[in-house]
Amino acid sequence: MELKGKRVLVVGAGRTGIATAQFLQEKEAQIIITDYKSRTELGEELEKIEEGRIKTELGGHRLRSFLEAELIVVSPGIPPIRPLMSAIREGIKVISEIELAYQFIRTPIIAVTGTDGKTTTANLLERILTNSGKKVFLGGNIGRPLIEYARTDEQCDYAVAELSSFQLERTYSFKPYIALLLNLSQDHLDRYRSYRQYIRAKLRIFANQQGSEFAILNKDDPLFSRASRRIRAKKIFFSRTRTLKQGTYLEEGKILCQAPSGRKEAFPPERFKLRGPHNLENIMAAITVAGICSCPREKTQEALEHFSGLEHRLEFVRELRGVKFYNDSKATTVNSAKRALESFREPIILIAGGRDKRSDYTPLRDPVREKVKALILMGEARDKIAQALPRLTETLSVENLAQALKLAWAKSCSGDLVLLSPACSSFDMFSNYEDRGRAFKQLVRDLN
Ligand code: UMA
Repeated sequence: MELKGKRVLVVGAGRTGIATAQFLQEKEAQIIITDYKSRTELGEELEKIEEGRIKTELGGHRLRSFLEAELIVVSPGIPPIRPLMSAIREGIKVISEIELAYQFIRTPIIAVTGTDGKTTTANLLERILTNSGKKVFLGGNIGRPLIEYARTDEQCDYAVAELSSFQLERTYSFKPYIALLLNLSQDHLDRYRSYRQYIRAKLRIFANQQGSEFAILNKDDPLFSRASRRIRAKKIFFSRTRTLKQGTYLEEGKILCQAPSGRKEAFPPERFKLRGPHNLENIMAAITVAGICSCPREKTQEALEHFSGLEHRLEFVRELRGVKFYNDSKATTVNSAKRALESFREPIILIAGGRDKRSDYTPLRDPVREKVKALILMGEARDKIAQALPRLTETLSVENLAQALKLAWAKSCSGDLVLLSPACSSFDMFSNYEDRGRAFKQLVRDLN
């Protein structure tokens, strides 16, 4: 892709937009970066781009800049806003940052998507590959835009990219060497017109793959058998519930992996620190990829045994007078909150709520009835959640996280577990889920 002298509009001046503008500057494009937030709201991140060489249009979008661009690169968080749609109607090329990065990356890409578990799996993969002596770039939705790899001279053996549905939109030639789809459940219905449209975005991960690439799929997910018919890559499955001829499955308590080379290996899970059925799936998916990348069995096993999970995902914070506190702020979907509840045996005081994503909260009914001693709801979604989960347990409504924790602590007794697993995004009260998780941990540490 020739960028020198090209008029390129970058939409969004967050992490993605800034990194994209920096990349385009190195390629000597004529760049405008636009954001509907003002300079003050955007803060010091903006200082990373050189004024003068990159034109900024802040505090709103100018239709004219969209229509005069030769190429538009959108950040993941940009919905189909009006000026963008007008540009598309005029035939202007609109691509995602992932598509742009792909044009300049020569390293095999391992792309990880799915509704839940993608950050954990992408991190697991990075640890396994690194432990096997391979050099790895880890980026994407995880917080480091993929375009940053395209900017460096660093040569890695693999680029592991966690990809959200937003990032897979507006990809046209993107072709990962290995594409991994972990699971699918409803999410982001505030952005998509329907669940189907969300699924369609996710499936773009396989769109350009051919017989020399690999598609890794969860055999236990009913949606996948239908989706997999259209995939041209070599398909390899993993399953928690059935025995497979090829792929990764459970037998007599061990994880067995039959790699495409025919090599069959066993991974005893007793010493793995990650818990819960969902994490078992993440591990099986990672083992399947490790098999394709010829990672030695003992190096994979060792990396899995050392991996104790990530911040904000079922993260143990502290125990105070017999009450355990867990931070699961990353649970921004109903499904991930459900999985969190399924991971514990103790009576749970659940703190949930935040910004609703047009989610259906009724799948939480059974686990709330069975495991939740008190349900504390906060944020914009609290009334909607309360209506979806009526009379299942003691349910209380509060304004914010600080009040929620204070009440949870007052309601708890020795042997209980206080869990923040919001089932909602954080944007009504925090700048992101990390910010929410850190605030929760601080409040927990301040308890005495
Ligand atoms: N903006 C506009 N006009 C609009 C809408 C937004 O100008 O109409 C501006 C906002 O004011 C903001 C900028 O766009 O300044 C934000 O862009 P962005 O939301 O794409 O944020 P980035 O900072 O670039 O972060 C994105 C991902 N964010 C989202 O998908 C919402 C990050 O994922 C990702 O880590 C990062 O790129 C690097 O790849 C976060 C996320 O919440 C963790 N992801 C969702 C999730 O995991 O559920 C998908």
